Amino acid sequence: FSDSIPQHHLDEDVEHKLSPPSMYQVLLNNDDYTPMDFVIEVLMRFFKLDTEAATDVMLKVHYQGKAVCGVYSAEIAETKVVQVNQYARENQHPLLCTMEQA
Ligand code: TYC
Repeated sequence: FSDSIPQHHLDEDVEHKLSPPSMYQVLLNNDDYTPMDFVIEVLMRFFKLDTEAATDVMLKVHYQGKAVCGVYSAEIAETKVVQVNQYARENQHPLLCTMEQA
């Protein structure tokens, strides 16, 4: 039975028993061109924020240069970064999403 489960999946079940996974902040960075409404939509769509929380984070980015949108394990953080940057480019906005170890 276990010979049908890839080894890296078996590893996932034990790899954080001794040490918890490293966590990563996912950030949005300010720019002069991306519409505020688009940033709010991104925060609601990809980070599951409600309208009020999304507006607060968007304004923090706008006035302070960047802000944390969420904190995730490496694999989930990497996926958020790729999805947000891809969605921004599809909509022809320069919005930049990055990650930093928390
Ligand atoms: N500075 C942008 C504007 O004035 C708004 C903006 C906010 C852009 C957050 C990017 O991550 C961002 N339209």
